Amino acid sequence: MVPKFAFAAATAVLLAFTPVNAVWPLPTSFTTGSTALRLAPWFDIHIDVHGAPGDLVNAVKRTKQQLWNDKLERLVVGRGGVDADAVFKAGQLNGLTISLENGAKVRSISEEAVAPLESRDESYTLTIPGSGSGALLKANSTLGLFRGLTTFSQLFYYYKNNVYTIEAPIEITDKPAYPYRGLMLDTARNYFPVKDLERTLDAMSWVKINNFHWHVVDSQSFPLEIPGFEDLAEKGAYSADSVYTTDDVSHIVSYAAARGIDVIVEIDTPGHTAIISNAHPEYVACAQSTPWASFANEPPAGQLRFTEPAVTNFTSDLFTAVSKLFPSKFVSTGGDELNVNCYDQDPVTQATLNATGQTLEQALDTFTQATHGALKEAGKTPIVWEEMVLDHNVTLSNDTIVLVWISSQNVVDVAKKGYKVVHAASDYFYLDCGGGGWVGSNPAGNSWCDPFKTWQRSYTFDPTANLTAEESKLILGGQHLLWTEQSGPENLDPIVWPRAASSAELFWTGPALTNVTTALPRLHDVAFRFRQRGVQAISLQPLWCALRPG
Ligand code: CP6
Repeated sequence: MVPKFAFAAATAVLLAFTPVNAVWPLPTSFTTGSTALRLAPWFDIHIDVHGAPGDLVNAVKRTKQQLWNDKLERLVVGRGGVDADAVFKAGQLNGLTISLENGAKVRSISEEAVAPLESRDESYTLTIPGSGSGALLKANSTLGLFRGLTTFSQLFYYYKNNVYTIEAPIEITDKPAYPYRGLMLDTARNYFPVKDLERTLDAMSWVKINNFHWHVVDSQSFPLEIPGFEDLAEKGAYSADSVYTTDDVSHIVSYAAARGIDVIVEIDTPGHTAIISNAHPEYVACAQSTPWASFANEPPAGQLRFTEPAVTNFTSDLFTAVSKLFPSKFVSTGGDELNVNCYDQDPVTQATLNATGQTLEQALDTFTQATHGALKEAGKTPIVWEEMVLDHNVTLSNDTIVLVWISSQNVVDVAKKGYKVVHAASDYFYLDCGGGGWVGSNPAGNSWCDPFKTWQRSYTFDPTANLTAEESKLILGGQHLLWTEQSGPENLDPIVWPRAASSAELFWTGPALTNVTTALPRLHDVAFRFRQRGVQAISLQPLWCALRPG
């Protein structure tokens, strides 16, 4: 038991060392000085890259706008507050030069963002001198330069027309601990206009999240236009306006990629597909069965009849078509919450199983191999929810990525089977756990994954708990997730931010360097900077705490 005074002393020491900037995620190596430095009025970012790609040029433009427009004021002396004298007397920084290390091939950020995970190089070094001469940002890739620009913009504060830091000289060497840092958004329970997705992608890029896991369709609505499968959205979207057209998709994909984000689409199969019955009633089992609660975890019930060759072909062709819309190497085929009872009482499924002599599990295996085969053909690596591995023991290629959601403890079993893992567990990373929200839901309105999980809960998660060193290598990273039974554009920003930033730092900086006490004032500033940039991040503590020195 640690005596109380020792704890208080330790806390005081930690706060004294709290950086006076709020770079988030914290760079892996970061040294600062105590010299004030402000941007010269003629400050510019010089791109020393031969044939600089357009998305890099645009990223530089946005960085300059952020530097001048954030207008984020440091709150108080002692917690890095305004020292007006230092600001006004500060030396001036003339410019930032960005360049690629020794002859690295020039590719666009967008190309690099959608490369296979292991080959995305996000590392960079940033040097800001104590005065005058220029700052330098170097990387092996334009993606690394983009990450460095993001960091650079977070080092500066505003005071009476000055944009300054009081921590020069600054030396940063940075790279992510984990290659996968994501955010999942469900756009099927409620629809989100493209501008909300754009804003979310911007915010993701500010904390270096590099994958947008887009749970675009589900049983309630099908808002995705797919060439050759237009009837799914025509008959399954909430309205003709609530559809992501192929133009919208290519816009979202390129908007994301220009910000270092890969868009990974999920077409959840064979469960969570009731809506497909609007266009193809014969492909869907138990869509009309009652009560729905016997056949699904939420209404409406309805799952693909995966025993049927016509359904297998339809689904394979659907994945082939979807693959063409998204440049990502990854596509999620879902596979969560399959309701076996639905198939047990479905006459069509039962007749086929009787005729072929297959079990339901064997048929699921056949179906999955066919649909994943179509993905392979299209050059994609499949992603599945954990049940495919832990409940159904489906044959999967060993490069398949498994999303663990039911319990973080299940990671051990998935890793023991040798699959790569993305942490997505409800006990740490679900942003929404309100439960209920549909007709007939439990009157108390709660669910087993209540209560609301704070940023501290995900921030202190141990990604390699109970894993051997060998198994730990299978952990690709993790993500926060927003299911939207009870969310929409109205509460998107507040329910996601700044909490989703906590996993962004955990998986970028690595658990060894994270510390809740020193993180709090920095995360507080993340929320403030997000608000300055138009993202309605919620408060983490009374403003009084931010105004309090040390
Ligand atoms: N929708 C889909 C959901 C959930 C899942 N898949 C879910 C399950 C339990 C909780 C929250 C969300 N709403 N398609 C599970 C991956 Cl508590």
